[in-house]
Amino acid sequence: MHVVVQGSGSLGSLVGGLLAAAGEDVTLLGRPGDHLERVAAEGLVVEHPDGGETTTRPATATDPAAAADADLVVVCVKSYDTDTAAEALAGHLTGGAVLTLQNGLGNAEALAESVGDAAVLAGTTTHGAVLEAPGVVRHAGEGETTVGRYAGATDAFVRRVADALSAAGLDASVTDDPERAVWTKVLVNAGINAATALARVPNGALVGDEAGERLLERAVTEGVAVARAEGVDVPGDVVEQTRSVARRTASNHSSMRQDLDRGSRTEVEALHGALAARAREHGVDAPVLRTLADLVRLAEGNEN
Ligand code: KPL
Repeated sequence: MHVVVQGSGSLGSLVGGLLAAAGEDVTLLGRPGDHLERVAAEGLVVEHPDGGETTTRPATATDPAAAADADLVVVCVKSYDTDTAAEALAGHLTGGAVLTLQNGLGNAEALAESVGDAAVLAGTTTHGAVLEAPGVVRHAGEGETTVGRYAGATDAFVRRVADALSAAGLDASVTDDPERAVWTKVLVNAGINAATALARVPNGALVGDEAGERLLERAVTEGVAVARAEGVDVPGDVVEQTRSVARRTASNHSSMRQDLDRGSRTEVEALHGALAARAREHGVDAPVLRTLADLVRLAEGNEN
């Protein structure tokens, strides 16, 4: 399968590197800079959780025209760049499908609005990834991946995509309710990302520490109430699922912590911000989500 991974940050590089190592024909599409240059010159190194490493040589591109003959575009750009990424793809796709593995609410919807006839798949992943240096990504915690049809794909194609991701080590399953999967992942991120980013702790600090446990549980529980008010039947054990992700990615720095640490914009608006806004619409009490959102906005110097 010819796979274009759009977004060459930590998650995009991990997905691209693992798919390339599993024999897929991968192009990493990203912004020009040291990382893509190093990948083009010396290959992409993936450091595995067991201490081993793999070097592959995916093609690299900075022009979205590279997506023209893709069977699958895996969108891994930050949620605040989804509209731009979708517009960049529109006009180049000649068929094939687009899969979002991004954090946050609204990504599949934004892609479906722009990509015309291409099929759209909505997915989630709880694998941890860190860009260690230009050309080097660390697989910083095993997780699970879900893939489901959002618009237009056949069951056989969704299954083929999940199989390719599983063969690459991303442990993917097919879901017939991608909305539920995306909301569940948003609640996991609501429980982990802001607290770890603000307290500057690894994900594992939220389990086995009283304050960490309390923050995780309150943020997720408020998010569950918001999901239910939206009519999304998230699993009853999502607090426990969030603890399990924090345990499995214990040494990882959440993506929000990585963003704040390097002074970059975070995905707070697609996570805690989106949940707090929907809580307000539904009259659901969500003081912890609202406070976490405001603290992250303050920390990133962006008081919306
Ligand atoms: O999705 C993640 C993130 O950091 O954004 C988790 C699964 C929490 C891994 O750190």
